[in-house]
Amino acid sequence: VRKTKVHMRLVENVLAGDRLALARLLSLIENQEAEGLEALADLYPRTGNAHMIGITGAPGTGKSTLVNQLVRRLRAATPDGEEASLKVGVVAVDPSSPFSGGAILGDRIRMRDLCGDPGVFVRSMASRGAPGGLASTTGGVAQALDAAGFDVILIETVGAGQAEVDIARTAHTTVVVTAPGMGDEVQAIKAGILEIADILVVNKADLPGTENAMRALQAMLEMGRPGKADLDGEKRDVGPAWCVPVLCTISTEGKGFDMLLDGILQHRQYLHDSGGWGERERERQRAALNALIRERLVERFLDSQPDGKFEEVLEKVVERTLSPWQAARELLQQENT
Ligand SMILES: Nc1nc2c(ncn2[C@@H]2O[C@H](COP(=O)(O)OP(=O)(O)O)[C@@H](O)[C@H]2O)c(=O)[nH]1
Ligand SMILES: [Mg+2]
Repeated sequence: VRKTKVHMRLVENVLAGDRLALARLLSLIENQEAEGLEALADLYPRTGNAHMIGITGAPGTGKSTLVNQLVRRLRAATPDGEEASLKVGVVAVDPSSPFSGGAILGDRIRMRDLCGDPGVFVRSMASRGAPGGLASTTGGVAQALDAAGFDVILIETVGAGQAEVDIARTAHTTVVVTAPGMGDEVQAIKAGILEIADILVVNKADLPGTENAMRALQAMLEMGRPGKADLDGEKRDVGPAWCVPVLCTISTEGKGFDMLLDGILQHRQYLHDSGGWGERERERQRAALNALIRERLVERFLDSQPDGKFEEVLEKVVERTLSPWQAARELLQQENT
């Protein structure tokens, strides 16, 4: 009973705009504490308003710097029909990133620029050892920020590894950041990240090789996406397709951000007009639900196993006397009997 009261108080305080309560709630969610998950359940009906923007790309391409600039721009812009400026949440899920690891002083100072602005909330995720999996805890943190009234939520991830790609995939708008001369174009494709890009940015446009990088990305887009001719040929009954823009920025100087902001707002409009917004919401929920069920099922299954059974079967697989496929079958059969 006491616990219930605690989480209800927390929810009230978060909704009242208490930043300390919000920070506490996010920690509870990150650690998958029952209290946090209950609070999240109470807040859930209040979610669904925020524009989730994934910012992804290889380490060192300038994502954090870009996010910092983007936050300022978003704070300065007052969209049509809105009275106040947008409230912006930032979730940084970047194992190498200074503002998650806190290792490099420069970035901390940069993010400190935004401190003191009550319309901004920055949260760094401990990316290793997240009990419920990185994608689901990040989702929970983003949801809490959404419920707390943040209009735009920027999620910075390194575009490598399935977990990060999963996070990016669930954003409404995904911005893939590269930099010239790092072979990032190739890396982007390797991670399958190009396919999920709604906007491509070549950051560090002050460095040589920017034009080449932009051209290479443009060429890859033209290869990978159905051209106009294909669409006409198939006469598919779809609205106008989104044309992924290739933009360039100099994040350290704040250059190129008018175009980037414009691209983001246009994509948002496109999603609303095409019905893609609802579709992405549904996909996000589907992925989240799938992940939760899978996690619970595996947990329940392992709990149901007699002590040592799993290790015993694993040993046979290691010794090559049983194939993994047979092993899984054996274990699952055991559960049913
Ligand atoms: N020359 C140049 N350097 C940049 C630019 N944007 C970021 N950087 C630098 O690139 C380094 C990595 O930036 P950071 O934002 O931490 O990259 P992240 O790992 O992708 O988050 C830092 O030293 C930044 O100052 C840019 O537009 N031009
Ligand atoms: Mg970073």
